[in-house]
This record gives sequence, structure tokens and C-alpha cells, in this order.
Amino acid sequence: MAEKTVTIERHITEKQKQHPQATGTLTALLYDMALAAKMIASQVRHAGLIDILGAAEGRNVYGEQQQKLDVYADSVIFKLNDHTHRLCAMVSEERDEIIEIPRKYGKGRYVLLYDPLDGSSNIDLNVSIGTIFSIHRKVSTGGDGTLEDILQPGSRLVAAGYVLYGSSTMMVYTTEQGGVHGFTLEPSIGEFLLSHEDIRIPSRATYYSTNQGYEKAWTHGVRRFTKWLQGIDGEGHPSLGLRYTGSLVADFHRTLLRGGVFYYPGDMQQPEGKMRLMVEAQAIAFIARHAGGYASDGYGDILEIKPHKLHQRTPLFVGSRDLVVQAEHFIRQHDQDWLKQYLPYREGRQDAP
Ligand code: AHM
Ligand code: MG
Repeated sequence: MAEKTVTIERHITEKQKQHPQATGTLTALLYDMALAAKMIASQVRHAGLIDILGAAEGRNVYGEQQQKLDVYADSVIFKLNDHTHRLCAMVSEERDEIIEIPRKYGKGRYVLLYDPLDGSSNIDLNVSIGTIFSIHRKVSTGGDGTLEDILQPGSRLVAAGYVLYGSSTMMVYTTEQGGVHGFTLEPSIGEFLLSHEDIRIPSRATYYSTNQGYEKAWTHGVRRFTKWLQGIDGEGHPSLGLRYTGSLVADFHRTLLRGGVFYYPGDMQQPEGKMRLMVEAQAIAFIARHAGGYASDGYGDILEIKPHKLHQRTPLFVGSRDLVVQAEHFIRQHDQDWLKQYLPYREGRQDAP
């Protein structure tokens, strides 16, 4: 056994003690997310067995009505957080509007944003999927959470994290104090144990990660950037390997641990890209920054974007700082047409074309 076994609970509590002004609310909120992660992980592990173990008539082995995994994940996170008096509102990728805290419960000082089960195209295929979450402080007056509380730039996040349901289940989180920490679920005891302390993204890149099947639609700058990563164009960048699962959490996690860059760019058909700013990109960008990396929309820092709508989309380039800066450079040089389309959307002057 390791000299010191650190559970996620112990780790979060010890971090809190370093900040005597902390009330413990954020600590408790992070535990709630760890519990949600364990509950979702346990269902994810059974996903492939549903047909075998009697999902007939849509019921599981316990006779309960079977839910789709993403709907289940959404409701677990909601139910674990609706009554705790810690939140004044929530936002989920699964729901169109702000989620209000039920009237019968008290309201708190934070808002929780989450993508309950990201990588939806992989759910039925036994490929890694994930949960993404982030936490903002309430800034509006009054008890109810409002759009003002939600639509804050990512640079103001209090905490963010993700859970990866892969060959093991891992939870990675960071807070505004900095430090990105990873925990691996020990399934036999049901505890997340510290396995990756103070993760720093390696400056030497190993992989690039993108859906290269879309190259036909890409802008010139993004194509040139890709050729540069492959060592074909430019001053001879060492060729990087290509890895892409189609689950942001898995692709980002690899990028974080091995160095490199993940990108899902905007193109002329969809200048705003695919990723959701509030429930996906802000959290990932915040974690990247705290691990010494960088996230950009191809124009500038994702964390500085002032959001203008709940389900705003954004192009995303994230990973080792030098590579992301290089992407911005190629785009500035070659993609002025795209920038003319995209910037009014980024700045909230125009909706997506
Ligand atoms: P989702 O929220 O519907 O799961 O979509 C987000 C996912 C990301 O996890 C992933 O990076 C991307 O979409 C993959 O998209 P594509 O299949 O177009 O490559
Ligand atoms: Mg998603």
C-alpha cells in the first residue's frame, strides 16, 4: 500500500483547510459531484448488460423503469444538488433552460453547469465517455439564480472538473486556487483515490486530436495548422501521432497527460463550431490553464469570452500552450474570412448564421 492513501474527500478537505475563510460549501459541492460520478459510473459499467439482464419492457433487474444513460446521468446530478442549499440554479446540456432550485428548498451562493454524459455517439459502443462540470459564484442580487449568474466568463470560475468513464473511472478537478488533481475510482471500495497530483501538461507534445474527416469543410488556416503538426508544412515540426475518440473528455484527458492539442474548429458552414461554451469549453479551458496549458477559440482565450446565451457554441483548440498559440497564428494569417463570420457571434452582436 502507498505510504499515504488519499481519498478525494481527504484531499478536498485538506485543500479547504489551507483557506481559513472557506465555509465548506464548495468542498461539499465537490463531494456531491464525486458521489454523482460514482453513481453514474456504476450505471455506465452495466450499460452493455441491459439487454441481457432483462431490460425487457424497459425495466432493469430491479424492476425499475430503464432510462437512457444520459437522462439518468442528468437526473442524478440534479437530484444530488437540488436540495443542498448550496446552489441557486443549474444548467445542463440536456435541458434548454436554466434549471431552477425547487421552491421548497433554500437557495445558495453557487451555480452548477454540467454536461452529464458527454460523447453521446460513444455511449452504445463501449468507448470512453465523460461528465463535465463547472461552478460559478452567484453575482446577482436576490435569491434566485439568473442568467447573469450563468453567463460569466470562464476566468471567473470557482471550480471545474470532469469524470472519465474509461478503462478506470477518473475524476479530475481544479479550483480557483489552482492545481489540477486526478483521482481514480477503486471500484471494490467505492472510493476515489489520489492518483495524479498536480497535473502539468507536458510542453513536449505527443498527439494531436481532431476529427480529420471534416477536413473538407475546414478553413485554410486549420488545414495549414494540421500539416504543420504533421511535420509536412513549415519549419519541420516533429510529426505528431493522431488520436481521436469523439469523446471530448477522453480526448482532452489524453492531451492533458501526454501533451499535444485537441481541436474542434469552426468552419465556413458552422463558424461557431460545435462545443458548448458554458457546459463544455469553459470547464476544459479552466483545467487546461491550471495545468499550464491554454484553450482558444482560434482567435483568443476561451476564458475571456463574455457569454451571451446559455447554449452558446465555440470553436475549441486546447492543449500545450505553444501549439494552441500556433493555431491562432495560422488562423490570423489565413482565415480572415472566417473571422469576419465568427467574431460578431463571439461578441454577441449576431446570432449564428
Ligand atoms: P455531445 O455533447 O452530443 O456528446 O457532443 C460533444 C462531443 C464531444 O465529446 C466530442 O469531442 C465531439 O462531440 C465529437 O463530435 P464529432 O462526432 O463531430 O467528431
Ligand atoms: Mg457534450
